[in-house]
Amino acid sequence: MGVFVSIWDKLFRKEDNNFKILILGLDRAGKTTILEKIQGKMEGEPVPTIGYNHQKVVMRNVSLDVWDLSGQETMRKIWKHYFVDTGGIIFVIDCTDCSRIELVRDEMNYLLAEPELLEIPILILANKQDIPEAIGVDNLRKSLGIVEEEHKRPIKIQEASAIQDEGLDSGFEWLIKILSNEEDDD
Ligand code: G3D
Ligand code: MG
Repeated sequence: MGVFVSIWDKLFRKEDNNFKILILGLDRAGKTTILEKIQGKMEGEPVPTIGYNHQKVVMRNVSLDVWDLSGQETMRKIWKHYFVDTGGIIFVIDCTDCSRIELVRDEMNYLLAEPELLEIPILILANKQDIPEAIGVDNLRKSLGIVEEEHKRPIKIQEASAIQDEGLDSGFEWLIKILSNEEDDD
C-alpha cells in the first residue's frame, strides 16, 4: 500500500486535497447535467457540450477539478489529451440507450486499458434510472462484462438519475472516500 500511495502522490495529486476528475461517457449520457447538479445551480436545460466544461467543486473538504468532456464521436478521440494527472473518472451511461451499449462497452474497455489511467478509481453512473425502461445495475454489469471485485483498481457501478438528483451523492461520496483514504494512509 505504501508504494501505491507514493506512486499515487507522484502521479495523481497536484496538491493536497485537490484531484482532477474527468466526467466521460457518450454524448447525451447526462454528463453536463451531473456537473450542473453537483454545482447546485441547475438552471434551464443543459446545452450540448462543445469541447468541455471545467469547474472546481469542493465536497467534504476535497477540491475536485472536474472536467466534463464532450462525448460526441469526434470529441471522444481527444479524451486522451486530458488524461495526464487524472485522479478519478466518472463514466456516465444513459441506461435507456440500449442500441449503443456495445459502443459504451468499447469506450469503457479503452479507458480500463489506458496505461495513463491504470489504478485510477472509476465511478460508473448508471444514469436515467427515472425512466422505466432503463436497464438496472445488474444488467449493466453483465452488458459491460465488469465485475468490480475482480479489478485491481477501485471501481463502482452506481444507479443514478441526474435529473432527479438521485445516486449522485452516494457516487461522489464513494469517489471522495477512495481519494481521501489514500490521503489518510500518508
Ligand atoms: P451529455 O452532457 O452527456 O451530453 P446532457 O448529456 O447532460 O446534455 O443530457 C442529455 C439529455 O439527457 C438532456 O435532455 C438531459 O436533460 C437528459 N438527462 C440527463 N440526465 C437525465 C436523467 O437522469 N434522467 C432523464 N430522464 N434525463 C436525463 P434534453 O432533452 O434536455 O436534451
Ligand atoms: Mg455535455
